[in-house]
Amino acid sequence: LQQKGCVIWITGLSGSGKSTLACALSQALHWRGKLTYILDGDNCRHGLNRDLSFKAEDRVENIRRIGEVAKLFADAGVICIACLISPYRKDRDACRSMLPEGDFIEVFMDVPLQVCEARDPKGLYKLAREGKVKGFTGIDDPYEPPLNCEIVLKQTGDDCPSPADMVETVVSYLDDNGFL
Ligand code: GGZ
Repeated sequence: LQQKGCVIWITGLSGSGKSTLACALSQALHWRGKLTYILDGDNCRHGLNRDLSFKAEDRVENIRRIGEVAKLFADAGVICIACLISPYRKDRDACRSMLPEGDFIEVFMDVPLQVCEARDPKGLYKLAREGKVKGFTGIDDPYEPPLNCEIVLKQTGDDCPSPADMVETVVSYLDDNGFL
């Protein structure tokens, strides 16, 4: 297998487009003959992490487990795409430190809360505003943006990138850094 594994860690608020980017990126990499695997926080909560809630200590454990599994995939030579809110900087950094330098690529979906809330694909922001969902990230639970990550995908203003543009940005990064 002529492939170097890595972890592409996509962080951001609910509704910021993490899963959409993960799927489009995975497809683009398949077209280039690369093996990928997506670890989606929301999906993992139905299996591997079904015992975990959204309280802080459970989010920490959610992030830790997905970080450990992502590392295993990267060790096996797979480009592992992890997409979960992962709101706490310390926990993302802990996942980074599990991997060799350069193999953890943090991608920040930099989307204002108002934009995510306007999208509200599952109606969860509305429920959170009504107090029917407690501890919702961005509403009454914190999100700590990365201070120094590899890729920032800003989705504001007139020159808002399309999913294809964002895929291109990440693919170029992988290309420039010897992963493709
Ligand atoms: C944040 C929540 C919550 C609360 C349910 N806070 O946009 P979605 O719906 O499809 O994805 C979100 C998902 C977040 O799971 P993660 O594993 O990514 O979170 S974390 O990394 O913080 O552990 C959202 C839904 O679950 N959801 N309740 N209270 N998001």
